[in-house]
Amino acid sequence: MTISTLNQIELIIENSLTELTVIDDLETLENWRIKYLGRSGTLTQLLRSVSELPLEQRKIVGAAANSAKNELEGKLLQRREDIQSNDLKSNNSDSIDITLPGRRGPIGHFHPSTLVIREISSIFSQMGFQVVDGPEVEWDRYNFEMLNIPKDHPARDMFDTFWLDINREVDGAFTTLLRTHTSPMQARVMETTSPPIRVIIPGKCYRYEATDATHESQFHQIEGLAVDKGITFANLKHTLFEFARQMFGPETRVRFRCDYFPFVEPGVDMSIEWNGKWLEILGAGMVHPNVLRAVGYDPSIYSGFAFGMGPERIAMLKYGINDIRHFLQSDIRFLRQF
Ligand code: YSA
Repeated sequence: MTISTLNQIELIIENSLTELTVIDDLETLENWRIKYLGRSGTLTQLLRSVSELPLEQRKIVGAAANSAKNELEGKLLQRREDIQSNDLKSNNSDSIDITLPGRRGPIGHFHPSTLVIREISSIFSQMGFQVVDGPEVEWDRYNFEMLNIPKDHPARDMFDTFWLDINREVDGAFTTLLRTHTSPMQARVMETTSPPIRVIIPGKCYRYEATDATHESQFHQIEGLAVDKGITFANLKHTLFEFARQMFGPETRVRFRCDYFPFVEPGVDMSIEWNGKWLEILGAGMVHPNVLRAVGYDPSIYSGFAFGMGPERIAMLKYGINDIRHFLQSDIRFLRQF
């Protein structure tokens, strides 16, 4: 019994190793493992039968069978590694070619408001305007008073304001707010700079108003300001006309109409002709003498023009967006289109 069992073990080793040398894929290798080392595998069965042998034989056969098992398991591991490393090197379609360049992960892109702000800023930069930044939390003084809108002026109703409950005056009056427009930066720039001035100021604004397809409570504006000796309304018209030509195309028609803003005199709004309709895109005018005086400029020496436009409204025209509320909803299906 012992001799024949030992022969059987040797035969299993010989046959299994002969088969193993020609195996070159993982599936056949797994079948080989099941055949010899699996639950009902030849060597496993034989190992099980060892327990039925008399003690003396059990020791010898058991040792031989265990050593055979270790040998086959070692060869199995080695073969598996060889096959896997061959797969990596080979070029066949279900394997990995490590020489191929890596795949690029998805990268983000600019929000449509940012795209339009950058385009507008670049047009004005080429005309010699500097881009300046300013605070979104603003004093009443800059947002209103220095712009010729004293307390109780009816024009304050034009700007529905988010007041901030900090730094109240002794009588309880609010002094700080979320800026309702970028115009306070006119006063800030003039207060700290001497003419000639040519700046644009892009930034966020806030208004306490109900939202609809063309109104958001948070939106952007781009303010423009030019101050020097001898600046006239003709300079304002030319600058804005040139802007419209570059932004909307060389054939674009523009229209100026009278409008009222306390910080300009005269004041206008500008519309462009778009798909057969006149669409208002900005407010503008000649800087009011009271505003020049408030920052210490002499209006008999200096004059200037200013304008303020809404980039979201311009993006709506350019890209055919029908509702301004899409801009802040973070819907990836909307954002992916730009
Ligand atoms: C006027 C004369 C100047 O010399 C300088 C600036 C101005 C503009 C002025 N400060 C102002 O805010 N005018 S405005 O209330 O008519 O807004 C200007 C633009 O901001 C609008 O044409 C519109 O494009 C945008 N806007 C205003 N409220 C908005 C808005 N965009 C989205 N949602 C809102 N709620």
